[in-house]
Amino acid sequence: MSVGDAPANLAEAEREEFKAALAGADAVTRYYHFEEIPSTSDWARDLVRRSSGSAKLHGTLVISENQTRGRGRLNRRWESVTGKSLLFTLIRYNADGIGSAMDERSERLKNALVPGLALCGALRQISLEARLKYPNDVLVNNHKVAGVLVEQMSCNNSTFTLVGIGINVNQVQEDLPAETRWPATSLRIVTGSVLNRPRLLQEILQSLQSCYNLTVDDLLRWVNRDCCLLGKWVRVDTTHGIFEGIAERIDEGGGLVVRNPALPIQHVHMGEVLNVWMKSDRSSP
Ligand code: BT5
Repeated sequence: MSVGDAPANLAEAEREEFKAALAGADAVTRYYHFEEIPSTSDWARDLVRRSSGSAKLHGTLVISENQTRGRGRLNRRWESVTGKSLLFTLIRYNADGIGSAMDERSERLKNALVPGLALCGALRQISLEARLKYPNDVLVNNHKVAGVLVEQMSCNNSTFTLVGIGINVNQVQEDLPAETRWPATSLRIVTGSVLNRPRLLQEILQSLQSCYNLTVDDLLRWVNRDCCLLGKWVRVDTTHGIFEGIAERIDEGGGLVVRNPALPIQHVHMGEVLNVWMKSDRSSP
């Protein structure tokens, strides 16, 4: 598939709409649109290697109508059916060492927090009350509608961030995996109507661009606003084990601050929230 083509089996109108959405997006410098590949993130990684780590790849988007080996975090699977999801990876070149330590910190924070925040913003544009489940799951009605896989890679002294995003758009319940770590849903299920995927993609790419332009202070303020965990009792799985406490805020380093009166305060950077209780008290779920 050459740059700028869309899969031949897409309906003519949808194919044109995808082309227009991708060609007009500020966040995208070039794109590859596939019918089916194992994983857009794996394909993006290979592209970086094949291009010997060229900075020109910044803004390249790899999108596929289906994936045969879609990945979540920790090599979990991300399931999809052809033509019903949005599945893409955006390549970002990290200009390490060029700016100040402050710039690098802000890049790290943006890489970690922008995708989920941008998805929430895009879904709000279509009147959905989307919330962020730290770090990057997007929930509607407390069901997971989208997942984000942010990966770093180096090639020839250049570093890149691969932002992989999977959104359940037009699946009906039977199209979704039956057993998931968090209950799954699609935008079609929550809205009751089939959505225009190219238009949604356009909305998401615009939202990504705006969020990457945010200052760190605004980014943190917005993430704290959109995170559905804050003030609730959570159980968190971290590299240091599982523990519970009240999720207080997202800190200046992008970590989730969890307080349990019986423990030192925790700043969770690598972890996953396993359970959330509605109140700040574990005994009243
Ligand atoms: C994620 O991982 O949620 C990140 C998913 C990122 C997928 C995109 S698609 C484009 C790009 N290319 C890739 O290969 N990946 C990225 P995690 O938080 O680890 O969640 C994975 C878990 O979500 C699985 O173990 C299942 O329990 C559940 N799951 C799998 N498919 C799902 C789906 N379609 N909807 C909701 N939950 C799902």
